Amino acid sequence: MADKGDSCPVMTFPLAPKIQHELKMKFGSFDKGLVAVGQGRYLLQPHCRLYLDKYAQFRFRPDDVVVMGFPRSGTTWTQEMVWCMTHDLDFTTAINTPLRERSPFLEGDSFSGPDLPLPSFLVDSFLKQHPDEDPRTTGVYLARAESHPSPRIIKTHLPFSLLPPSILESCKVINVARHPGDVCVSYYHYQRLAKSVSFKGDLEEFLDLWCRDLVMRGPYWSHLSEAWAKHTHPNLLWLYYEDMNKDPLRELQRLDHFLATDLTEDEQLQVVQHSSFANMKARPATNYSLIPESPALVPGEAEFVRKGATGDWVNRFTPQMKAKFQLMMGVVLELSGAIFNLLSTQVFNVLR
Ligand code: PPS
Repeated sequence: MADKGDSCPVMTFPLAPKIQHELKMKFGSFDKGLVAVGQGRYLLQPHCRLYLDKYAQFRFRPDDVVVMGFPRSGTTWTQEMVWCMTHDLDFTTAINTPLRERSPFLEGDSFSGPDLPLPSFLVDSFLKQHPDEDPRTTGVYLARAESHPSPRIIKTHLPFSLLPPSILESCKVINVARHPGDVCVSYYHYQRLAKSVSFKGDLEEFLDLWCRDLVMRGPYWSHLSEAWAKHTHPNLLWLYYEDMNKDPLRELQRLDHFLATDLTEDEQLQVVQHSSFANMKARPATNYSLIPESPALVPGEAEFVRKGATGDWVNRFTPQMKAKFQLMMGVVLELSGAIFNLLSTQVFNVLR
């Protein structure tokens, strides 16, 4: 039966007790399980109910740029490029200030574990502005996103159906898509790394959950298809991680055109250089090492900016895993019809 939560107009649905039990066993930080949210039945942690209505009613400004995509599709990379392009190529600030402080993460409150400490830079500024409110209940990430100075570069992994229906009429949106095989491998590593998740299994177990649509924020295809349904909207720019990896200057030029930032070719090259994989991996402002408490990271796991490879999933899956993945993805592709036929000719043709 659906559950409306506390004054939340977005419907949430409980998972079957057997599934809930399985998730609690496999994820060290899901002791309260997960809930399915909205028509797309996206899986989130139950405390998301505190914030879902606020996401759906978030007031975007005309000069906002929203960077969205399924987790691990290249959103951080895109944020860094867009932030520099819209902030007068202020590389000094970009190098010295963590990206999370420069570019708000809309639904960070839902993602950070309910029992883990909130980032102090967010709590401190929240309490200055809202001394009588509870940071957890109001949402420190949300408050930060609301009060952040323009132009805001807002990151979200929420699908369109959980955002305001008028978002594309309010501001510019960039959606980054990536091959599901690489997303799955990257997400597996990240779900082991983030303490708010603490996945305890191996890649094969993770793939099994992925194929059963039991990974947090999944299903991948629903998320992607919601965005694809809007890809011709003039305020939506569609980027592929694979294209960015292959020819970053060309993709940056598409961004430049979309954002009307009017950079010279020399300036474009500076942004490409600044946001290269090696530089973002090495720099504390983008590799998360400056914010150890958010998300709290499990020592010994792969780094946040990890490998940056395209097509590497084929090297990580055994033949059995690959067959299972392709079968599942193939079925979804067939069921989803023309949308994914188009997508598959772009970058996903390896699934065919
Ligand atoms: S997150 O955590 O959901 O916000 O992840 P997201 O930023 O969307 O995606 C993370 C993957 O992007 C890779 N990455 C990059 N690749 C190329 N160039 C640059 N500059 C770059 N920055 C981040 C990151 O390493 C993750 O992919 P994997 O495959 O795990 O390396």
